[in-house]
Amino acid sequence: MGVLSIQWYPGHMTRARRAIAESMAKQDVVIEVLDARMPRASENPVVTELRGGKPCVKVLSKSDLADPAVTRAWLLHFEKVGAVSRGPGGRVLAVAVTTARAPETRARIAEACAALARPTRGRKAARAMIVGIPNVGKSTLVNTLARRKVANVGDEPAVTKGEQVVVLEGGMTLSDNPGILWPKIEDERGALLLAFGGAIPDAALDYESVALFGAGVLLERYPALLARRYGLAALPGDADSLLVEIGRRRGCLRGGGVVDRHKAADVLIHDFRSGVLGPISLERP
Ligand SMILES: Nc1nc2c(ncn2[C@@H]2O[C@H](COP(=O)(O)OP(=O)(O)OP(=O)(O)O)[C@@H](O)[C@H]2O)c(=O)[nH]1
Ligand SMILES: [Mg+2]
Repeated sequence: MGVLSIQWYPGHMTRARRAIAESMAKQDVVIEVLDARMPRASENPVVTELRGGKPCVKVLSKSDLADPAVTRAWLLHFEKVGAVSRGPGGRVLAVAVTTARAPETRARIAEACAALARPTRGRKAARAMIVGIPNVGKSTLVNTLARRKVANVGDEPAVTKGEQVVVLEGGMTLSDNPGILWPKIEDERGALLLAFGGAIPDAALDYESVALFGAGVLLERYPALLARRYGLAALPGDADSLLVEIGRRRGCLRGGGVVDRHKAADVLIHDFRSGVLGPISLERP
């Protein structure tokens, strides 16, 4: 077992996986929501397996939090994947969206769905299913597409516990689903990315390890953003020193002036998730 063992596979997720598998046959298109800051780590192998050869719109959500140049590179990457894949797993279109630009989000998704999904079985409009990892913005997207609040949203994993279906203005049927993970996340880096991004509840893993991992990646890729946010003239050489320095700057101290590492971890994790550090992408194609 690595530093990160995830003890979180709640019952509703097992049920959700079964429900998604069952209603997959009725769908004309699958809308898979990915985290624009980590499109690879947030791509769920269970979704890939369940969707088989169904056309798929890969939605890079929270693109307001991601590095725009890297997001453009990801869109090109998915364009190539979509162009080369035929047969099972084929027909993929990727779009980047953010809740900050709702009309644009609606237009992009409508366009992608129209290009991919032909309504079947004599229906006038297509059926789509929204799937993805927890807390990635699926329900927010449903509300944006529906132009009203139909689904509960919240900044924590597992807000949605069951399927919810809504019919959009143009007649398209859309189902929101609980976020699902996969029982064995073998790639430790991927698991740490998911945790850092907020797809796994903070209580289900070693919080400090997650922050140290994030600190390491940020030191390597976005040192200037760290320096600016925490007022660091010289950047610490490693993740551990960075965490201690953040704790010191933010007054995360215990008796005797010792840095409270858990609190410092909290500061860094929340600063990353909320986007106050600046636009950041943790994975490149
Ligand atoms: N910055 C930013 N935040 C977003 C965006 N979309 C969603 N969020 C936030 O992400 C958090 C999770 O949103 P939800 O829509 O509840 O996510 P979900 O995928 O339905 O989550 P589960 O139902 O728990 O699987 C909320 O705090 C949203 O406000 C976006 O485009 N940009
Ligand atoms: Mg939800």
